[in-house]
Amino acid sequence: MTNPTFKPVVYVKENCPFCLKVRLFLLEAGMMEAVEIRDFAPGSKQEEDIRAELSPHLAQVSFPSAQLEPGRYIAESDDIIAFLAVKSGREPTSLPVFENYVEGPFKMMMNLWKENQQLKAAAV
Ligand SMILES: N[C@@H](CCC(=O)N[C@@H](CS)C(=O)NCC(=O)O)C(=O)O
Repeated sequence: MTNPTFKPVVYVKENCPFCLKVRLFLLEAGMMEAVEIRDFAPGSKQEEDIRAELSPHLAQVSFPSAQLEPGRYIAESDDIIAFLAVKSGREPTSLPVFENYVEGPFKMMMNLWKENQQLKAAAV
């Protein structure tokens, strides 16, 4: 059964490109008040607490993660955005700042990361 008073909790790591994608969606879709954001700096006590909370619920802890409903945790930025998009009634591709980030700097970063992995593998 769903709990109408429960706000989804979004767990984000500072300066993480996947987390920024979720943050941009929340901001541009006007969803900041509809969720609780728990963010942390790498190496902080908050990180330790958040990892301890998430690890019993996720096969592999990664960020962003979210608790969509009480006890229902997920950890994939696109799945989190898809859930929030339904809740907000906003189509992510209709949000220009979000879309510019995903298709621009985010895509470029992912491509550079893949290229770097291939170059490293070829250099061994
Ligand atoms: N496919 C995942 C990738 C997320 C990801 O790799 N996040 C990094 C942070 S930028 C992470 O969680 N690394 C492992 C860790 O911090 O434990 C998504 O889109 O959510």
